[in-house]
Amino acid sequence: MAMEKLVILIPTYNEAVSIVELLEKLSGFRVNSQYQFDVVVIDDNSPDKTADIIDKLEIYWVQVMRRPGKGGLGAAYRAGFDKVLAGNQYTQILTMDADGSHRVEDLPAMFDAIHLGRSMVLGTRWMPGGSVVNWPKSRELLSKSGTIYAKLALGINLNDLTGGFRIYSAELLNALNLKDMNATGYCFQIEMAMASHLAGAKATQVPITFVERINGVSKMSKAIVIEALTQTTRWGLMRRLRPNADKLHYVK
Ligand SMILES: Nc1nc2c(ncn2[C@@H]2O[C@H](COP(=O)(O)OP(=O)(O)OP(=O)(O)O)[C@@H](O)[C@H]2O)c(=O)[nH]1
Ligand SMILES: [Mg+2]
Repeated sequence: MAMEKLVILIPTYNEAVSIVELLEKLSGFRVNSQYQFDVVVIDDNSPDKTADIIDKLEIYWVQVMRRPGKGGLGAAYRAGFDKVLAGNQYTQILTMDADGSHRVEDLPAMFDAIHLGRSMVLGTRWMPGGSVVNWPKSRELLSKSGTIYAKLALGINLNDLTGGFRIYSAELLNALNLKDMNATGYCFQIEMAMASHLAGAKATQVPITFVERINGVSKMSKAIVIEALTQTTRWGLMRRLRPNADKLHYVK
């Protein structure tokens, strides 16, 4: 861990209240911690002025990347990846939600799971030690069945393929054709896990506690669920019909 240079990417759309709380927590964590990191917030011109509010805080290790309008989670992350990879100063890229669902308390275990080379750490709700707090049973069922379906369809033995609390090594991201990915909603997370798997990444699962958001509004929609379902089915069929085509598509 000592030699790693870490950046945390946080996508935001109307997260003014939540992001300030999260940055305060990250700030507290940074003090006297062996773990140091920068933060890049990727904001899609949130009408609630999320970007301006963060800029006003003037935290030297926090930068805001401003995008012109709401383009979905996948596009925001891909733009963030491009930016931090182009700068070439980070060895590890952590992704987390702004809404408090991904806990700062889980960061040390995630950092400790980092490996050299093409590697990925997956914060995982559905494994011993992992959990979800304050979710209605229906939402839990949707997430669990979604991840089981993706696991079976894609043949990838990971327990939380839709989760967004992850660490990718720069080496891994540099090996992927990020430009050829187009998933928008949380199926972006499935696509990234699949591409990383095809790139031969070493994947380590770390149990996390996922807490339902307290402030702000969810961006989850029926369209996002349908995108995940249809894309996963398509990818699963493609992998069976043309096993090498995906690898060529996703891995440089
Ligand atoms: N930049 C950007 N960020 C987004 C976009 N859509 C969602 N996000 C952010 O992505 C993270 C996850 O979105 P959420 O709305 O929490 O979606 P979710 O976690 O699947 O759903 P909930 O469990 O209901 O919160 C949050 O930090 C959002 O602000 C988008 O179009 N652009
Ligand atoms: Mg959320």
